[in-house]
Amino acid sequence: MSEEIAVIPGDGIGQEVVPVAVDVLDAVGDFEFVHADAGDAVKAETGTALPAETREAVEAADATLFGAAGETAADVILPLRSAVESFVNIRPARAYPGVDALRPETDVVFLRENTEGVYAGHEDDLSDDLSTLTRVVTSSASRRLAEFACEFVEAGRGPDGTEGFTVTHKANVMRKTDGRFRDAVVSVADERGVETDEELMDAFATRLPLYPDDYDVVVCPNLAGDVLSDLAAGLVGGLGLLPSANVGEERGLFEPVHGTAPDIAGQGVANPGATVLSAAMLLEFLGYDEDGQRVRDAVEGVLADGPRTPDLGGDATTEQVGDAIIDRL
Ligand code: GGG
Repeated sequence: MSEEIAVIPGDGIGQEVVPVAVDVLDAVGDFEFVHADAGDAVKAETGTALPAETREAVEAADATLFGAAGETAADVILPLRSAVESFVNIRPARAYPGVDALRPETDVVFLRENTEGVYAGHEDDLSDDLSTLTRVVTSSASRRLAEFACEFVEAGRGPDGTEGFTVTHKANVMRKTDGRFRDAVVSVADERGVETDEELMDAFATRLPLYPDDYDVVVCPNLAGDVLSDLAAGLVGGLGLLPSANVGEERGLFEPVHGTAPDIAGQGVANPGATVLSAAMLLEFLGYDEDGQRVRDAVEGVLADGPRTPDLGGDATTEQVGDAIIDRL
């Protein structure tokens, strides 16, 4: 292994959890780490939240590990996702054995459209009273996501027994945009012979907590994927357990779903699980499936009977949990 990994801790607890994941990657492989800055602190210092050299480091790297962005999220996360040309954000939400989850049956992977929807960046103040946002949906981006979802399911990457996917939308109200999204996704799945069912996203938000067993892989428009995966985090023990992978054709950006958590930042008690699991996804993206699985197993072992941070009812520090994960590798 000699791939280059760009490392951007960002703000808040990103500064605490990313070093743990770097230590984990260092323990299983021989990577070259390129450290770079982005976020609120670097903006205060330099006037820009995403310095050109950070973007260049991401474009040059084989993969990027990112922590969290606060007030400058729109100036950091969106350009970083586009710097790796990612078109899907994979967000697995799983209730791990030993964790006191609200819904222990939950095992669902969200595939979030990652380039458009209300995140396309077309927002305007038209007067003192009026702001607008243009929601962008193309058949091509929706079809690309659907192709990925089909390949994901066909390759057995979903939870055990996954045979198809659920597509969520609000096409009964946003007929043009979500109608286009739904039609494109369903037609790709039909062409490829992959089973789908569809659900309005509000109904899905009610049904997921009630019947988590009914869902395996869920394909969502951009904002819906963000919100619904956070909802799922509440079912499995919190945001400290949700990793994510922003995947492009050649590069990827791996980040915990959580943000900067200003309420606990600086105390050294943030749960590093989501970031370490994101590092496992990074390893798998680079083709190191066995190492990714080792990291996953180590995290699961610690969650089952190791030290826990306060979000999971324990009193361990970020560093103690990180050490316990590394001891199990
Ligand atoms: N680790 C990613 C992060 O900083 N999340 C906070 C956030 O604002 N997320 C919005 C998004 O994922 O689109």
